[in-house]
Amino acid sequence: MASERYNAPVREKHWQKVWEDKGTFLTREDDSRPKRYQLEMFPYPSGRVHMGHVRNYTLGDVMARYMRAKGFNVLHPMGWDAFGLPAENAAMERKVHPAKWTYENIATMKGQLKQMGLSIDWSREFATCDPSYYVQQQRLFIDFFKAGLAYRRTAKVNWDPVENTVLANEQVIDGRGWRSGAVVEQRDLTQWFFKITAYADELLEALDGFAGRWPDFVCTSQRNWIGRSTGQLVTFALQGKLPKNLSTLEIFTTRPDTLFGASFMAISPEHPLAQHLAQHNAGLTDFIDECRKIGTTEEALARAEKKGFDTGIVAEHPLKPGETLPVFVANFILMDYGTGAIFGCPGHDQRDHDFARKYGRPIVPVVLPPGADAATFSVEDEPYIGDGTLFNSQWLDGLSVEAAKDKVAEWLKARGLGERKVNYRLRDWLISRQRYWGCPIPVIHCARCGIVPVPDVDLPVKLPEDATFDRPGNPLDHHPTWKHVTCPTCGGKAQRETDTMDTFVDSSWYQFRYCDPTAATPTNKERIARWMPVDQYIGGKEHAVLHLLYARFFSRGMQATGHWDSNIGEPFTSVFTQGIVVHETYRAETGEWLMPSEIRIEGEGAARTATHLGTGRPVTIGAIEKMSKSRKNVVDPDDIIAHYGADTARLFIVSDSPPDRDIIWTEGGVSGAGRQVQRISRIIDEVVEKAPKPLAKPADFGPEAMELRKAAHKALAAVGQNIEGLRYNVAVAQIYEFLNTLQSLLGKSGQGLDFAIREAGELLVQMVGPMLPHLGEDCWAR
Ligand code: ANZ
Ligand code: ZN
Repeated sequence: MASERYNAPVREKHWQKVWEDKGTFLTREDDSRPKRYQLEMFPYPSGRVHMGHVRNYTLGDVMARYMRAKGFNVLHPMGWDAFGLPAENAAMERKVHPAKWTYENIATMKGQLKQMGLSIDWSREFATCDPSYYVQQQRLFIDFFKAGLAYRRTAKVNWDPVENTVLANEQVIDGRGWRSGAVVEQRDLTQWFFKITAYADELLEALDGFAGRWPDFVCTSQRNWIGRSTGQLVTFALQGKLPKNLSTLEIFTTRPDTLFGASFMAISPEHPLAQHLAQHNAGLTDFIDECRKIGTTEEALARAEKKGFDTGIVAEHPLKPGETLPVFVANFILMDYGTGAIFGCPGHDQRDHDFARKYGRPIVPVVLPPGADAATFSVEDEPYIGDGTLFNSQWLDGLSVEAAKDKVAEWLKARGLGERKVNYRLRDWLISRQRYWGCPIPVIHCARCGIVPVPDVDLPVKLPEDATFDRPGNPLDHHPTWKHVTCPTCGGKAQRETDTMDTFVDSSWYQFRYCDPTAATPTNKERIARWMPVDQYIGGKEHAVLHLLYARFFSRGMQATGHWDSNIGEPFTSVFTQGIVVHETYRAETGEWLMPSEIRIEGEGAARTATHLGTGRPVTIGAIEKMSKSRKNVVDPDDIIAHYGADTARLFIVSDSPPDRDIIWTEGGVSGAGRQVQRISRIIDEVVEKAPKPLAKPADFGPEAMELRKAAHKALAAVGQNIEGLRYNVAVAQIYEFLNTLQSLLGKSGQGLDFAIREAGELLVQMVGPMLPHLGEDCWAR
């Protein structure tokens, strides 16, 4: 019997229906098998599923199916990270309500994900914009607030004077609002924060235990983000006409050993001393205004040219009686790091070196590199950052850097001029957004009672449906009635908070909610005790810091407020970050980008040429880049699935590259995967023909049967290990190798060979099942 071509698109629909009808992937709570919680980062419902999603969810699905096959009770849920700015932009541009836009996108994308054959328990689905989800987030917020983990204070924000709104740092481009183009101002506004700094040390120290379970680069990025540094406070006496509270200047340094090399002082434009001096100094006022335009981010400050303004005030060098240092206001000093003031040592710091060059300050080295000659060593051209021995430093001469730090610390402490100090780069998490499409912060402001949390019976604080989006600013703020309420405590007139929460809050605890998405409290403690932590979390590299750090903070906050009884504390046992999907780019003669589907490729290697299908004109083949709408180098997952079926897309994704590396999407690669799908189907047909029924195990096996059995069992073990290690591409290579052996023996005969063929066929189906689930079912049925 000649085997028929496997009609993937048709068979895949069939099996998806069977799974749906049988509820195959519903996770039961009364299942005594060991648990396994497999999670992929949930998508933002932007409109359509892209290849990045396809890759992410395929990688997770292979693991979920494998673990199920290994006898685990698997939780593999999916939901929607559904709040955020694009929905509001759509509302402004297309006059469609954010909720309508979002839920329509969800419906489309859910359909697309279903076509991929993902083994998801859809009964647990939710969107973060569902009031049933965000009401629980409001409860968490109130508990955090009561525990002091959420608080309000004034903070510098980027203010767009044309749109009358606060902008996120990412929305400020070269000092201008991304939409209005207006020069952004720094304003002090009252904002909500989460007190993530309370856990700075804990979040840092726990990273040491992550080795081998989290990617190294994620741990390193988080360490740098938390940025713990041990340093020294030093108090300098100032000379000049100054009020008493400003007569000294406290600085933070990590290099007190270099104090004898100090050549100037620098303070932030926001420093109280700078602010005081500016009152009577128009030049300084202008300089400070100039600095504000650079923005608030560290990156912006790092990029900007180093500039300073000499205040005329001088500081006394604490270690060199009689010597003074000029005090500058400088644009590269951040107010919210250390004390907002430094001493500059141009011999051993790059920024200080640049600054000293520009403003003619002396550059004196005080640390001598090992083996260098003190008589000739110079730092005129570049500072020396490394370790060495102190010189030019009086009573520190000859000491190592570490010993000098200790000695200076002792000396300063004895005279009451400064303490050792640990400093963090980590700042509290600013969660206020002056936006409509987010979770409302559930508090009320009363002139008499202050900040009053919304009483539990009044939750959720729902978004008003009749908001308007036709003017800039916060739609909640200019809604005619929504914010006007009575105070729950005194009954007087009061106002609702109109800020909503950063959408990173929504994604900080969703992994708990899947355990019981309908619980009347944020978490069902019995359920989360069963399921949490997530065993394997898979997602994009771009979330290495913020999302993964916020989630780690949030689960600690949830423990502190009694929402999670845990002695583990961490929400994710292992994390895996996948590479991106890249594709060639194509350009027409006119310079416009073309989609891969708009062109035809001919030839191979250096002789490859491309033509525009529409015009027949030549097309330039460009660089391989991340798939993006702007470059048009995108392939629609729907097209691939309609043509080849989901299994082919899945196979290409897992076989082509290691999951953590970038994958180059090519038509050739996909059609190659399509041929493998057909080949596996054909081989199984032949196995079934040879051994249609299970056979009794023979007492002896001939050499062919032995060879096949060994190959099958070897492949089985190796494939399992490589799936568990997320080395899917290696697992696929082993399957292919085994396929060759099986194919070569199918036409032969020998003692016990039919039994061995039947066994090999069954094992083959089980091996491919996690990756090619539809084909797996189909072959199993045969
Ligand atoms: C003197 C000095 C000499 C420094 C030297 C470095 C090298 P980390 O490791 O990141 O903590 N600094 C302190 N506060 C600052 C602020 N608000 N804005 C900008 N820079 C600030 O870095 C600490 C170092 O960064 C401090 O040590 C200080 O410069 C600078 F050879 O003090 B150092
Ligand atoms: Zn009141």
